Amino acid sequence: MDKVIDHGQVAEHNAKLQQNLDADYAALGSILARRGQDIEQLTAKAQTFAVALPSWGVGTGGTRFARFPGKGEPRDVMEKLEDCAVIHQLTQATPTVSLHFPWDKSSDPAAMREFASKHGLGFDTVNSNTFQDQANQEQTYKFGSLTANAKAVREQAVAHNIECIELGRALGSKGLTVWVGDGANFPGQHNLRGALERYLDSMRDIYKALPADWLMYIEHKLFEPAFYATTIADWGTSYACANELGPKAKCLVDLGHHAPNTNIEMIVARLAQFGKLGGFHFNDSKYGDDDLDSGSINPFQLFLIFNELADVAQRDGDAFKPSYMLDQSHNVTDPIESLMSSAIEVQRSFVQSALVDRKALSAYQENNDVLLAAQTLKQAFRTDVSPILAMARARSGAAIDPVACYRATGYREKQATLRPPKAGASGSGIV
Ligand code: LRH
Ligand code: MN
Repeated sequence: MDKVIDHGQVAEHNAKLQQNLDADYAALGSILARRGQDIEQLTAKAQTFAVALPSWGVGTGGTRFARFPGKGEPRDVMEKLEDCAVIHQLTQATPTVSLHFPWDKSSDPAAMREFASKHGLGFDTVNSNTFQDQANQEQTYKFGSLTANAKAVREQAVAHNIECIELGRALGSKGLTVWVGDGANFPGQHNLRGALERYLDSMRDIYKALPADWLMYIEHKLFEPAFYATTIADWGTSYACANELGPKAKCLVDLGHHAPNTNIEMIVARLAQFGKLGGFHFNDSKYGDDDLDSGSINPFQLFLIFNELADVAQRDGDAFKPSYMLDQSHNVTDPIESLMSSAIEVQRSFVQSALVDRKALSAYQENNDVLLAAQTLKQAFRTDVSPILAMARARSGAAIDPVACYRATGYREKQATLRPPKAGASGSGIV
């Protein structure tokens, strides 16, 4: 397995931190043992965790106001994969990359696949893009794509999604995420039912092109870029469409795509109950689709989502395999540092959800012992599982403290010299 970072540097970094980690791990182990929980089992569980990286997240993101590129930005998909390889090497929690087309379209998918597998990376769900017009594109998506009034526009959008499936197949991907920004800015701009009927017609054509072992993920979003009515605005519409389309259509929950204070963990429970929970785009937000680092604003919500996933796993067993992906925009931090930290925050909620004594919780719930039921969850959330996450990394050959190790390697500075900005090349893809 090729390593972007010299493995000796990781080993040297870990050697300095191992003794303290062993002490913290032993201390946590005895606390958990008193609760009847085995820290070794939890560490083994932590090592099974995996979340996909968004290829568009390794470049510096921005807003409609501005983007302030960082040093050593990746300038093409191969450099994006190189940065993803660093994140996986130092966390061992991000073995796959979710690509976005046409941003990541490459003339040589075989080279991408070879580079990725040499670095222990695979390709997760691919994302289509009918929310931007590409150069020399026939039809504009200004007034929608899969829902557009004009048949030629819808056909172009369907063809693009089918092309994404072909590109994804060449890379070993098994899923297509379809997010469309289609909607209206003014009441009366379009017929609300007509738009959804056209959406379903288009999606049926894309669904027909799905290989037998593929899934299609419908991603809902309350608003932006449409500011009055978004065609797929909420989980209910997404669920109805996934049901209408068939068993290979599932619903994808992007945490930032809801009105503030929406009970997202309940949406997760609902979609799982009806067998349509396909996956997640993890991030965090305070107001809109802020795409901030996962767990950075509302870590309790992230924990509660994983608590619902643990409940589903207890009911449905291993058959339940939702797709975990990060979808973030890093406007003021080093994207590699943010993605490493975010993967670990999602892993933290995954491990904390395993600390919940579900037997005791059900008993308190059945006996309406509200306070102890709530405290059963809080105890798990308040438990600092950092030693488990760090030990899982150390045992998987990753860095005990990925950000400190990454900074010590000077990787970003090195890339700043190796990757002089290419004219016009936009590292991230979002803006
Ligand atoms: C839309 C979205 C979608 C991606 C895009 C980059 O807001 O969450 O998942 O295609 O961000
Ligand atoms: Mn998303």
